[in-house]
Amino acid sequence: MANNCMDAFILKLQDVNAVKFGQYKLKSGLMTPIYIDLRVLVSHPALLNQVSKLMYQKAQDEGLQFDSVCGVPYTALPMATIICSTHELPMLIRRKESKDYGTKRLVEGSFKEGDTCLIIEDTVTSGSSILETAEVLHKEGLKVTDAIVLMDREQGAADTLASKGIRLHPIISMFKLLDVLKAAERIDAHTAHSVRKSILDNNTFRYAVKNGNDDPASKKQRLERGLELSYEARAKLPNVHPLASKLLTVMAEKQSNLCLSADVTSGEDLLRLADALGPKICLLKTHVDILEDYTEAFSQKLQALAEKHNFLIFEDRKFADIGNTVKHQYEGGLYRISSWSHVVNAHAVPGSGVVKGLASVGRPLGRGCLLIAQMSSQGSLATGEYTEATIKMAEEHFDFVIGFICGSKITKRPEFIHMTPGVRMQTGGDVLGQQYTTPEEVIYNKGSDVIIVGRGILEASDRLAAAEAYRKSGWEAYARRMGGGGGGASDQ
Ligand code: S5P
Repeated sequence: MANNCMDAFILKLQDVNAVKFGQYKLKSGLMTPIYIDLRVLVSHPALLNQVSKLMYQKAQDEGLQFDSVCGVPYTALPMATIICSTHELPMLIRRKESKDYGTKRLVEGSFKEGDTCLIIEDTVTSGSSILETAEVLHKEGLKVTDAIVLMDREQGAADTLASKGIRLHPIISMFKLLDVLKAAERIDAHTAHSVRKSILDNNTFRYAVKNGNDDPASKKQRLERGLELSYEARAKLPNVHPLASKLLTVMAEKQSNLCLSADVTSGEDLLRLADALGPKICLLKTHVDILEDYTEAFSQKLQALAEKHNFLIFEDRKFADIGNTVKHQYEGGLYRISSWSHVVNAHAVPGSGVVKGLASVGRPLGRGCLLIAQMSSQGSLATGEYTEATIKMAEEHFDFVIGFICGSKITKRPEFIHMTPGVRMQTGGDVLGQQYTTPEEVIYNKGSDVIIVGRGILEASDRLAAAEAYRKSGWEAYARRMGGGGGGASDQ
């Protein structure tokens, strides 16, 4: 569904009062500032049809294979009914209680052992309702591998279900809903922010892990999820790239998730900056091609400063050509980037050849690459499917790609490092399309790992004090993310 159609659909949900703001009690007794009430859809048949269409489309898009469909009672029952009736698919009905006469069956409909049943649900918080239905179906000998949900509150259901072998396919996420309502001025920035915070603070999956109540998920699965792992713990993961491990260790040691974007045009200035601000940063990012006086001696001095102050160097070259060309651009030319820069980045637009070309040079040297999955600039085309494809490309080149340039955490793999540019204490932008977010928002709310800051520091009258302010803000947001959390909620 095109973005604007999805946006219109979300607004329609609010029009019919399916999205409510205020103070509501969830099934668990916990309070929430947002309540999604899709029960009202039965009074809006056109909307109900649209929901069912979206759900069926999702199953098609994901290539799901199944023998029957079962809606979680009661809200999802009419949705499943419409899907099955329209597409002539066999449906199953799960009873909430077995009747005390007749067959006493808990699942109505015809099926045979080993059949796969697709679960349909309206809203998920922890995923417990889907699990209850899946358990009943399992007992009858059915397999459940996938569940489609209209609205994922993003409070841990996907992780909980994944740990039980069920993939969750949401149509709308809570954060998307908030973004759309905010863009349409249906809610103000303050409401959007406080709801987002409440959702993140009440992740049922993280809560379960913290309390040791994550049975039967193994420790290995917990590590793979990476939701709760510290930088230090991630540095020690068995599959982590040595360079990512080094960077995560530096971050933990220096209590810094600050990358300085040293966008100055004189080599001497850059070296002075690196020496003065080096103790505050984990990474120093360069645009070597904006230097007016680049020499090989410069790169040697920069490497010495990186050693002295224990930071890594990231040349922000944004490679974007065919493999053979980027190989030369990385290794040779005037700058010989691979000889001094620990990290480089690349656009995914040429396809995986760009990574292969760079890896042929960088891998033997122990270098690493970030893929640009999203950009901070207005109107960026790196969104949606492009971002998804970039993540997939990174996963396929795990031995060279160490993470992403992105606006928020985009993968749960804890081995990948998320770095976010467009960071400044004051939000807003510049006249050329840059858009700024605060360190707190990027690290705490968006779950990214590293803030990339240029002009926020470079234009300050006291650059050292500014660097310390950004370091502190980024680190405190991270510490809060690690230590914060709390109350688990169950499905509505
Ligand atoms: O999407 C992006 C990707 C990058 S790497 N947006 C960005 O702004 N960058 C880089 O981050 C950009 O090239 C610049 O070097 C830095 C941001 O600088 P600032 O002065 O706006 O903080």
